[in-house]
Amino acid sequence: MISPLDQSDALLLVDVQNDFLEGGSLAVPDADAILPVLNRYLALFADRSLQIVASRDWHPAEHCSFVENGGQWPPHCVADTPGAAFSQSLILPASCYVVSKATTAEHEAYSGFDGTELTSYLQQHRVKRLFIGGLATDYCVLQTVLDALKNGFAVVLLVDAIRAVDVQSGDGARAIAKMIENGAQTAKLTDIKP
Ligand code: VGL
Ligand code: ZN
Repeated sequence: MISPLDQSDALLLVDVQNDFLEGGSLAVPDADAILPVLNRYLALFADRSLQIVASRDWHPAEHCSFVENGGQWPPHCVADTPGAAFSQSLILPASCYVVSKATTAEHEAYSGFDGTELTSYLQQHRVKRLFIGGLATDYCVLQTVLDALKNGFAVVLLVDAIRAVDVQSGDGARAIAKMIENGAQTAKLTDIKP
């Protein structure tokens, strides 16, 4: 049971950036399918003037996570390039608070809380519960949700608005199980009370 939305709720979109979408350098399978769903969540939160936060992977060209620098991933989300931009299809309000992460060459950060001001921003705005969707389930969504729980926020994982990389088949499903084990609730659009 998801209690009705109130002023202590915020929506957190994780890395809904072109490089993770269709045609991007690190495209997550079926990722574009979450865009219309995220827009429905955005409208629910914007209509109530609730906080909306969007994290973004914001790497320097020499980032340690890139294959050419000894990392695991093709170059992606290089700061200020089109691949790092939020999807044009996403209807983000002007008031959206943007969190950039993994912005230095030597440090990888999957979590939106890692090396950012996100916790203090949310505390200042009296946020207690985070509704989280975005990309990718088995990396940045997973680590963001686990950190949110560690930092004392309640988490509702938006299971109809996430997609996994699935480097190994089942990674996404295992990530969801781990988030639930650690205390996340799950919800779909139809579970959110108007
Ligand atoms: C991500 C791989 C590399 C993510 C970011 O946003 O899940 N995945 N960098
Ligand atoms: Zn990255």
